[in-house]
Amino acid sequence: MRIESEQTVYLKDYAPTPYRIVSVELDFKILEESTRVRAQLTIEPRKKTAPGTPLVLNGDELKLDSVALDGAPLKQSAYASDPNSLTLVEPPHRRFVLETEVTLKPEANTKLMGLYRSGGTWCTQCEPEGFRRITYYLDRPDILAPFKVRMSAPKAVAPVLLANGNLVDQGELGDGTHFAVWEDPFLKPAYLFALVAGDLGSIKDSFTTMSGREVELGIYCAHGKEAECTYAMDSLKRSMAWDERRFGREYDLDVFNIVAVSDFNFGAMENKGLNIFNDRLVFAKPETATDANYHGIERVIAHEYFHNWTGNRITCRDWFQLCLKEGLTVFRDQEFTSDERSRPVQRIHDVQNLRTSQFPEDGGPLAHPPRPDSFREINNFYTTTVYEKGAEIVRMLATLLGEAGFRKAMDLYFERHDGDATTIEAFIKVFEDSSGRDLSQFVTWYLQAGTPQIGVSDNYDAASQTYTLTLTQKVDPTPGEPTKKPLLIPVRFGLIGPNGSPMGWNGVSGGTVEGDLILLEGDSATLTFTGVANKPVPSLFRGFSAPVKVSTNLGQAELLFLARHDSDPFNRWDALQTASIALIANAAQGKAWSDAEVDALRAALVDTLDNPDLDDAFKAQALSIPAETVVSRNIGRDVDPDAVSEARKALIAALVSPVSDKLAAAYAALGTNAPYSPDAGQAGRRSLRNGLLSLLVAGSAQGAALAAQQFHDATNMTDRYAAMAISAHHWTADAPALLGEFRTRFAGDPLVFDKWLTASAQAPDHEVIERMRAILAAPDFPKTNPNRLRSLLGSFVMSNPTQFARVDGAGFRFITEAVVEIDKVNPQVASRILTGFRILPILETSRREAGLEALRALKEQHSLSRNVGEILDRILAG
Ligand code: B3K
Ligand code: ZN
Repeated sequence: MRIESEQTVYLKDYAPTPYRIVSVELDFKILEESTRVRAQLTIEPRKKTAPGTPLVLNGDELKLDSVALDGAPLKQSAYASDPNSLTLVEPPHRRFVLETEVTLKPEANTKLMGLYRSGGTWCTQCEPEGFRRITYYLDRPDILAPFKVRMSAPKAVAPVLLANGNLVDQGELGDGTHFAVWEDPFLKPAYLFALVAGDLGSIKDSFTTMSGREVELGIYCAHGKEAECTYAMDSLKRSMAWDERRFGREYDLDVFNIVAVSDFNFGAMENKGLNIFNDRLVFAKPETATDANYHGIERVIAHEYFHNWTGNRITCRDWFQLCLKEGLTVFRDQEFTSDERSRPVQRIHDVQNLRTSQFPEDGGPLAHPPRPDSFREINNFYTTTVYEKGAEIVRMLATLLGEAGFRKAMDLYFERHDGDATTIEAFIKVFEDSSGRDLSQFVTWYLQAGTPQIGVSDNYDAASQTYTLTLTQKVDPTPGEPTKKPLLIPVRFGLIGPNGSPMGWNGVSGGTVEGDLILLEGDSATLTFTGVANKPVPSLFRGFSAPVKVSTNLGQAELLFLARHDSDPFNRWDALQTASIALIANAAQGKAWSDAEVDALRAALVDTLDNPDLDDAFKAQALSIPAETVVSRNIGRDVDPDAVSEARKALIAALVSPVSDKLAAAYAALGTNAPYSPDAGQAGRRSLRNGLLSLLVAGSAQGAALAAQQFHDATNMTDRYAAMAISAHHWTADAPALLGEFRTRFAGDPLVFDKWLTASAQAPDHEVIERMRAILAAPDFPKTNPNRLRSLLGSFVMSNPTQFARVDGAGFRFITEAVVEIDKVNPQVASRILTGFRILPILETSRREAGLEALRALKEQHSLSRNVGEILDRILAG
């Protein structure tokens, strides 16, 4: 096998560049067949740079047409160039202007990094290292400069010309082409550069900032899609207002534009003043978008907007610091959604996501610290650990400091670091300085991989009215980290008395307790509470106060007691999940449940459904039975996915059958004729109704027919898609017909096609792989579009555990074969799909061996990108 350059980059090698870029002027001449880029970089040596130090600029697949220094062409001996670099052997020891010209072929750029074309529109993606595919540059985030961009293009194909900052000039050039000049006064790293040229429709709006400045807002999209951008615009305005209210952050340019494109490697990109979005996170109308799509649009619009302060105004010194901007910005978008919708429901949603994607990453061969210290391919580190665990770490800071303390620290962060490219250490220092706390142990959360496992034991002594609670922590070794340090773990808690109300105490010793927080600092702590009148049930990690796994000491009765009485909604939900997981996991390992256990769980679920004080969205989450992948993770080793799937199905059937009429009645009662609105109330109602449908399909004879009926009667995509996906997931007799009808009904809508691909890939029957092969082989399947590939293959690896991990290895081989093909076109998409193999270590031997065999064949037989090579090696080594 040949793997593209295997060089590893280390954080410890960080050093500033010997030269800095003072300012940037770019001139893009866009023509149908190619784009010529002329760059004028004003450069100067740093104070400490010795005369004669070479200047090395990054490139990637570039071809230099010309190079000049201060207006005069450079002699051949003065520089060296190849597609990956341009070196000035001995630049002047003073400020100078370097001028280069390159010619790009955006049409042929299938990696979708740098300048490429999507649906005829020229657009860019530069984070993390795409700018070097546009021009030779010091392409790293600690190089900050003001940019002025001139662009010209044929007006007929590109009437819209956009770049970062403010429009300062535009006009006609007389030959059918026109030009625009954009200037961004804010210093920025090259990864935030963006340019768009195309024939696009738009919607416009405006926002008045808290200091009274008027900002013009625009969302650009394919013609005909304008009406589908209104929810995104509404989300943007709410995000702008929220960031002023919650963080005192005001927008800083006169315009803020968003462009929706259909070929995009991930969700969206926060380029200064010109966000570029995957169109699936912009377009929404009730007939084609689900409630989950609306929720996703709101979240990602907010996320990218919030980056303007956490990411753009304050950026990362190097890519090891990625979670400085990503973890913090995810925390901010989670808070936004919590304020806009329901806080407990959002918290449950975020924790579910953490448990289904981050915990598996952190407990497997791809585990890495939120602030890694080495990488081969930085694109492989845009992970759920950097994003979601990064957000959990910020959330713990907020928990430790309290709301006012956190806001004070964030104010100091903005004040102290505005305009900087900075580090995690500097971020933590701000929190220390602002609160007076010593956070030297806390910082380990950023530096160490792995999910802490918490052990709990307790004892109540009635005679002395004393309650003792012992908490332990342990992190298993992860790749490259054989030993672990104890973390500072904030445990939000309460004690609940026998009648369900909070239980007080009059003294506590043996550990650090601040209000309702226990701070677990060492490997273990034993807290002794005195004056406890009755034996309490402990409610620990309320609101999921730390990203840990808890091995609870509570039996089913106590869990179901918490599910009914805990004042913390998150822990009510979690108690039900824990109780279900225990039954399924035991059964999958041969330990059958008792009727009494199932009866008790059912009673708790029915009580939840009947409780008038709980909202529908919460009930939907409380009634959802944990996914197979979550149960498998809990089992942790020697997992047989078929056994887990069977046990889960059997549990649902046992829970549902005695109450199926009641559930069906509740399902019917939740139906409504109200016109669709994506608001949280209506969406919650639909999610409860569809949750009941899922239980009925899995566990009753009438379910399949109800799903088919709902599919046909649905007046919105949420209900129609749920009916189809549930049918496909249980592979009901109607499922093939429903999939067929869905495909025909929405033929021609690519984003709805993605839904069909996802539902198709999740069917657990034995023919699913053959059907997917046929889908991929169809001549009109868009093989270069990331959304289509991820919808089919990403859904299969991540959420079809029985077929992906088939004992005959067919699922694994199907994916490795697809990865080889995709890697030739788009390495980022290929390596992301390959990460699904991180499941191997927890599987039973024959499946694990089949998976490893597929990976070894991939390694031996093919020429692979650095992206795929790195993931492959890490999984094989783990
Ligand atoms: N910052 C971008 C992600 C870039 C991913 C590059 N592989 C979007 C975001 O996190 O907001
Ligand atoms: Zn982000």
